[in-house]
This record gives sequence, structure tokens and C-alpha cells, in this order.
Amino acid sequence: MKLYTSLTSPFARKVRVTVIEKRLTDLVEIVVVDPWASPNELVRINPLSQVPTLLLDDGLPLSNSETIIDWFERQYPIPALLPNDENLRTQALAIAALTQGLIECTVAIVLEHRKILVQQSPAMIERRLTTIDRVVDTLAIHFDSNTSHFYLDGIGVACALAYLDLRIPERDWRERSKQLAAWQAWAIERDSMRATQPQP
Ligand SMILES: N[C@@H](CCC(=O)N[C@@H](CS)C(=O)NCC(=O)O)C(=O)O
Repeated sequence: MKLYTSLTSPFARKVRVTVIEKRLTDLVEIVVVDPWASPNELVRINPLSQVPTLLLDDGLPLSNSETIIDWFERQYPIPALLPNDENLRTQALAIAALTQGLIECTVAIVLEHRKILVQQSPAMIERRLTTIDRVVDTLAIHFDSNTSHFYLDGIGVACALAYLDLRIPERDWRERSKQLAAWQAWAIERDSMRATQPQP
């Protein structure tokens, strides 16, 4: 199968980390594309022209990071990226959804900053930044230096915070929680995170 990715997309990074954590790198060919250039090879299989896109061996293209990660978890359940316990599983999915929103907020700010100044909305940027602060505070309740698992909620947290560092370094989320910062310092040292560092 082929995974279409860019070298900076945090959505695609979650999937690439998942592939490594599940030890599936031999099965997945990485294809680096620029989705913003709408390359034919991507648009042909995904009309959204977005990464990540996973092209299955039977020719079915899957888009959306959460859908792709869910597919990997069902097809290759071991090692598991969700806890067995139903309550813990639901909690992990709830946190993963928050991290998806955190990435979306960060991307929205990046896109706003790319507009010419008169078209930018400072109010919208401020609203997104405040949302980011709230999500960071919520994640800090669940992740600290005692958290040693790396399920898909953790993958989401690590990729979302790393993207925040990359794109909005001036918003120093570490100031909000030393505990979350300690967890992130541990997470980014994992082989899967080191191997997928953004290359702007
Ligand atoms: N909801 C999607 C979002 C994917 C997405 O927006 N990817 C960006 C790269 S970070 C992209 O390909 N953008 C190109 C475009 O939207 O034209 C996911 O979770 O995978």
C-alpha cells in the first residue's frame, strides 16, 4: 500500500507514527507530495487533494487521518493503539478528537497568517489561540511524566504539540504545564517521532 504524505503535515505525521509504532514500515510505501500543488498522482485518487491519503493494495483510497488510523487499528490490531478496557478506550478516543481539533486550530492560524494583512482576522486568530490554550490545559490533566503508554491519543498529543512548536513557537504552551511538557519531552524521543520530524 502507499501512503501519500507531505513532510510537514501533522495529520499525515499521526499516520506515519502509527505505521512505525505498529511495525508496518515494510508494507507501506511513503510517497511525498505537495497537496497544495494538487499533483495528478494525488488528485487522481483523492479529489480533496489532501494528505494523508492511503492507497490500499486493492486500489481503494482512504482519506482523513482518523479514518486511516482506525483502518490500521482494525487490520493490524497488534500492537494495540487503544486500551482494551471500554471506558479507557472511549476516553482515549475523546482525547484523540481533541488533538485533531488542536491541529485544526493551529492550521487555521497558519492559513490566516498566509493571507495579506488587510484580509487577516485578528479576532479569529485570537479565538483560535484561546481555544489552543484551553485544549492544552485539558490535555495537561491527562498526560504527565507518569504516563508511559503511547496509544493513539498520545500520538495525537505528541504530533499536535510538535506542530504547535513548529508553526506558533511564540505561544509557549510549556508555560501552561510543566507536566505536559515533561511528557512531550519523553514522547518526541520515541523512534517513531524522531523518524517523522517535520522537514519544512
Ligand atoms: N481532516 C483531514 C485533514 C487533512 C488536511 O487538511 N491536510 C492538509 C495538509 S496539513 C492538506 O492536505 N491540505 C491541502 C488542501 O486542503 O488543499 C485529516 O485528518 O487527515
